[in-house]
Amino acid sequence: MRLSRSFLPTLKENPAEAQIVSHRLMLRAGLIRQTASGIYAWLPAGLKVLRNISQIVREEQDRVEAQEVLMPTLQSADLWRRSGRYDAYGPEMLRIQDRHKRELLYGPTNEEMVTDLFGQTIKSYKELPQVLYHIQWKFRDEMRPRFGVMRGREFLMKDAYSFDVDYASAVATYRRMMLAYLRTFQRLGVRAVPMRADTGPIGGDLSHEFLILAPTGESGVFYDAALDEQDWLDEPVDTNSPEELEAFFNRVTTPYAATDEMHDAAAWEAVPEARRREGRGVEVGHIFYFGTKYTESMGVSVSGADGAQFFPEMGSYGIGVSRLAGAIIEACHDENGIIWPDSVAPFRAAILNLKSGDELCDAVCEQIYSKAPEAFLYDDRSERAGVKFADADLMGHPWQIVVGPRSAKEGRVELKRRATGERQELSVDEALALVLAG
Ligand code: 5CA
Repeated sequence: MRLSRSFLPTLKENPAEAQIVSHRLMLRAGLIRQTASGIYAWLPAGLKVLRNISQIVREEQDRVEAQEVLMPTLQSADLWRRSGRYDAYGPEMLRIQDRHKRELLYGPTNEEMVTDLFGQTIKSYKELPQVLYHIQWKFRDEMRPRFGVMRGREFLMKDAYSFDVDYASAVATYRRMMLAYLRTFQRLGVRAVPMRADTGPIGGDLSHEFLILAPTGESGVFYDAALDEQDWLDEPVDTNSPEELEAFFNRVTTPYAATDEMHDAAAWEAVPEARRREGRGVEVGHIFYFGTKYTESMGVSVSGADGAQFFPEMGSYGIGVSRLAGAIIEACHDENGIIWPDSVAPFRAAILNLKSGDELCDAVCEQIYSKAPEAFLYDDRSERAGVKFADADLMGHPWQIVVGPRSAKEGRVELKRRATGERQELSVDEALALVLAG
């Protein structure tokens, strides 16, 4: 993308309405704009981030054989009456009437709809397990939307739903999903620690939240540093083996980890002092096992091996995709701006033309840009070098390729790594190889 022609409105000043760093930086870097309270438009660079996050989430869901669908945002109130949640859900639910005075709602979550969809389709135990997911907008009429996309009213969620033949199989599915989550967050360049959680309005008796450490997080967190040391991408777990899944689950859940709501001071004292990590966290994912709560209340059964009907065991698994854009910034920034992890950055590099209009500088920049126009944000504006450097730091591209008249003459550029500030002078080809690698 060429910056001179892009819809990328950066701001020099901190917007007064933004209380936390990610909200400030998302507005300043031109990623989002508010259109109504708790509702945001995603601008081109922000949308790229949202898509990059979604794609990693999708790949890790597919890897554990969850199947992607796309359910609508609008749902019929009758579906929710079947589970009894229409009245129970309260004022967070946005209720809508169509021209025929039929009651609809903008989905805050999809347990009812997916259970109905499952019931229309799956008739026998032989077709289990089934795991369906989608990445879709939700609406919750939060009392106090705040912190930008971190607590919005409309937000993008990945929600998955599982149907199993019995408890043992449902728990294996839950554990498989836990592994998928740890891999997902690691690929997104952040550490999210799973913690035992309350189930709230979703219901059920087994639940974990995944929290990213950030000073502005809404929950207090306490955990054993042993949880920071694992590499989940290389974790050799055979996800078809319930025994291996159990061993993995025990490894993850044995070290102490709890939010303030579930904190147990005595157990905390037992963690060696050097390993105690205490701070605040942002919830980026939440998984639930709730057995037959929805299949039973909605009358969705399938036939078993003995020919008798039974209610499949369910779980649901959410990731806050739009919240993650903010949460990643909370975890990855400095005083100059965002420091995107490579995997989510909207552009791999900015090309900073220090002398736009100079024949040689323009030619070198165009040559680099033409190699991968989608990967670069080419700063071709006739701005001062200082403005270009500041904007590139603010926007947080992993690399900056600096093209100035002196080095351009020798066919060389300066390459800066945003995360470390490290600079090196390289040939154009060497710089391209580094920036476009991986
Ligand atoms: N049905 C279940 C799992 S699919 C469910 O709705 N779980 S949840 O309520 O915990 O939401 C899942 C994730 O969505 C949360 O972990 C959080 O990351 C994100 N989320 C929830 N509310 C908001 C909100 N108001 N703004 C942004 N993200 C949110």
